[in-house]
Amino acid sequence: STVNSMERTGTATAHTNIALIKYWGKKDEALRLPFTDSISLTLADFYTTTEVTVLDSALPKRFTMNGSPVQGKAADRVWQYIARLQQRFGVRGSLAITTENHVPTSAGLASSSSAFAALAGAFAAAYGLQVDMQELSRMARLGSGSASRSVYGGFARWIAGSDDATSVAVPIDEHPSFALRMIAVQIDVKPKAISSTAGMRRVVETSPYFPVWVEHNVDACERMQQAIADSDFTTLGELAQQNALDMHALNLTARPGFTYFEPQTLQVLQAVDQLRQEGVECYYTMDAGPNVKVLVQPEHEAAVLERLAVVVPDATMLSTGVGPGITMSAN
Ligand code: 2P0
Repeated sequence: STVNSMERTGTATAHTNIALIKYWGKKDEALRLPFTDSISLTLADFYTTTEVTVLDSALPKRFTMNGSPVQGKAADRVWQYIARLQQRFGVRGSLAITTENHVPTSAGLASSSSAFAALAGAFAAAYGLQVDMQELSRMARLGSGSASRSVYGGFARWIAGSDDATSVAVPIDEHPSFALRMIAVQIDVKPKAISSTAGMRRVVETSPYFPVWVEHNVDACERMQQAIADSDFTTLGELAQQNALDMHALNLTARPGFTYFEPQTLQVLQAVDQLRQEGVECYYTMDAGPNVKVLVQPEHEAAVLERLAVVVPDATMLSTGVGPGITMSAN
């Protein structure tokens, strides 16, 4: 294809994150303002690289993911997001978006956190926007809530805030001094029954327990931040595991109640608890799906993998360490 000298390309790489204290409920859906703060760990091996090229407005827009053109709902969400960013920054042009998702579907991890952080970064780089990290986090948040945290490496905290300007993530510790591993256990390949957006909307609108979740998460975030500051793996793990249970319990109390658990989910949760009782310290967390993520320190990783291979022999397991923040470039 011919290259127009006016074209500008921005590239960004962002990593997925796993929430230790979860975001589960929006008080403003359009702006993606959450009810509570959340705290996450950015992951090393699962990431998205996105390239945005600004074309002449007369040219057709293009969006490809892992080499294939994207259409339908996923593309609509991206183009609506782009229109919003263009409006905000007063910029125009047709865009060519090329995304490479290095988030194996077998990891059972959602890629929206890395995808929208990378897209926000590539957009800013393509237009040469002068944005600081908090502005970038705010831009990413508009695409997907969890993406607000993926601009930072290590541990990050998304401050709920009260409006668009104040709802941004901040770094807690981008280079943690203690080694932490996360094992992603994929136990099911069925398409997600209830999206994160729909699931959290239902609990906000119908669960009588939702106010308790909100109140409790305020305390959970403070305690998690302290555990991170103390490099206290035991407290970090206990808080993360309990917070995941709280979130999944909340789903059962929606009207109608629902769950992301599958039978094998419980087998993994029980195996993790059993391992801990045997002295192999590890903790689980779960997001909007049946897969389990196990937090462990390096010395116990092999023992966890070995046990889970027996408990859920069909599961795919991938482990990773702590990942870096977003990187951006333009040419
Ligand atoms: C989180 N999750 O804190 C929570 C915990 C899943 C469970 O953020 O609706 O894709 O696009 O803002 O960020 C996944 O939901 O939701 C998520 P939207 P998102 O990581």
